[in-house]
Amino acid sequence: MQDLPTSAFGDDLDDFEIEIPSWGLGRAGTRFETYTSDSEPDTIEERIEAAREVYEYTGHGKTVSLHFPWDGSTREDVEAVRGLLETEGLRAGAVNANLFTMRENATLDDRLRYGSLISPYPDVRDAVREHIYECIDWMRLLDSDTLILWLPDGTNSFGQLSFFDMYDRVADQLDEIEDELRDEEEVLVEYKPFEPAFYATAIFDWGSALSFSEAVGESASVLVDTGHHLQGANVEQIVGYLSKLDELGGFHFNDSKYADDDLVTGSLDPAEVFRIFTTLREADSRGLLDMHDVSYMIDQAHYVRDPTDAMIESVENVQLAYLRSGLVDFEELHSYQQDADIKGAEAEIYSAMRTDARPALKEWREENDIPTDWRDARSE
Ligand SMILES: [Mn+2]
Repeated sequence: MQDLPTSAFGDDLDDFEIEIPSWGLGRAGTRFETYTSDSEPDTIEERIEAAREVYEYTGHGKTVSLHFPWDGSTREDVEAVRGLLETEGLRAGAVNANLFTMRENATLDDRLRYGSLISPYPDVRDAVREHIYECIDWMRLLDSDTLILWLPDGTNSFGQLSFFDMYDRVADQLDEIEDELRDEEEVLVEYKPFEPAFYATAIFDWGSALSFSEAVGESASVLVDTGHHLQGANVEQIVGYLSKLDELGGFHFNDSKYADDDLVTGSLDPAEVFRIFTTLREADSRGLLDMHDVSYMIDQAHYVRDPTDAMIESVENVQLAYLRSGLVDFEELHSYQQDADIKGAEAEIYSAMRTDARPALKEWREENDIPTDWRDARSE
C-alpha cells in the first residue's frame, strides 16, 4: 500500500494541541513505594524542562497543565512558574486544584480523609474553597482560562454520609466556585468511579458530572479521563452523548487494563483513541462542537518507564489516532448506516483504522523541523 501524505488525513495536525501534565513528568509511586533515581525530573524547573523536551520531539505539548500546590504554594511560586514557562517557550494550560493534600495549616489537616467539598467539617469545606479561589487567581496570573476540579470525595460505607448531603454540598459549592469565574473562563468537572473512597464517590460517572455541570452553569462542562471508567465502559459513546449535549469540556488521556492505571496512551488499546477521535470528528462534522476547542490533555503517572519517554510516546499515539480518524468519510458512513449496510459501514471504519499514519506523521515532523526519531535521539 502506498504511503498516504499528511494532506490525505485532513492535514490539520497544525491546528491540534494537547497539554502535558507537569505532574506526569515526575516519577510516580505506587501505594507501596516510589522508586526514584537521579535521572527523572524532580523539581518544577526540571518538570518544565522535560515538558519542553516533549514539545521538541512531538511538535505538540506547548501548553503545560499545572497542579497546585504540587507546582507551587504561594503567589511568588506561581510567578516563578510563569517565568520558567516563558524561558522554555511554553505556556500554562489548565490549572488543577489539589483537594487531597494536607497543608501546613490547622484546617487542611488529616480531616481531609473525610473528603474536601463534602467534608462534614464546615471549616475544612471553607478552606478547600479558599484554595480553589487561590487557584483561580493563579490561573489568571498564568494567562490560563481553565480550572479543573477532581474531587477526592466519597465514603467507605453506606451510612457514613447521606447521599443527599453529599449531593447538596457538591452542587452548592460548585455553584459558588462557578460564580467566581469570568465569562471567558471555564471549569471542567472530572469524574472517577472509585478511589480514594471505595464505597461511594461524590462525582462517580459522566451522568453525575453532567448533572453538576448543568446545575452550576454555563462555565462548567465535563472532563472525560479515559482511565476513570469501570471496565468495559464505552468511552466514545459517552463522548458522543456529551458532545450532543454541548457538555464536553476536555479529556485526560491514558490507557488502562483494570482501573485508573495511567499507562501510556494508546499502548494497550490504540483503537479506543481512534474511536474517540472519530466520534469527535463526527460531532464536529455535525456542527455540535469544534473539535479544536476541546481541551486535550495527557494524565499519566509512570513508575517504571522514563516519564518523559512515556509522555512523548503517548503524544505520538494520540497524533496517529487523530490522523487516522481524519480518513473517515462521514457522508459515506452515514449512507451505509441509512441502508443498514453494516458491512459497508464497518469497511469505512476499518479502512481508516488500519491505515498506517506513521509516514504522514514523519512528513509533518520533517516539515516542522521536529526530530523524526526521538527513540534514538534521546538515548544518545
Ligand atoms: Mn485525570
